[in-house]
Amino acid sequence: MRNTLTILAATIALAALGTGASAHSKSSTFTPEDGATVTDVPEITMQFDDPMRVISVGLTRDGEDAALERETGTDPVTEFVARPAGDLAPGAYTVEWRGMSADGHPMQGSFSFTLAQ
Ligand SMILES: [Cu+2]
Repeated sequence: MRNTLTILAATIALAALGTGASAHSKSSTFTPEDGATVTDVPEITMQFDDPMRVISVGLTRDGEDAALERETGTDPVTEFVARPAGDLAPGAYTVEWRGMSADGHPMQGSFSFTLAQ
């Protein structure tokens, strides 16, 4: 499974200058899994190896916005939970998020899954 956790490009230059000594979250696990085909999406979870303050998260279906309700607030967490608002239609979904890592680095990532009939 490819790791879609990435650090924003603008901060890479800072890290190269040696200012990014402390660690930020380097791995994440998603539910549904990236690339999975599922028949039900009761919730969307993101697990991080270091606490992440998830600032924004969005769900799209075939490029159109789909409503998502956050269960987790904006405190730093190692597990973030959100739920689809209402029933989801079958289709190709993408979750995109932005957050702030424990070391202050802005992070972003995305993952995709297919909801089958
Ligand atoms: Cu960092």
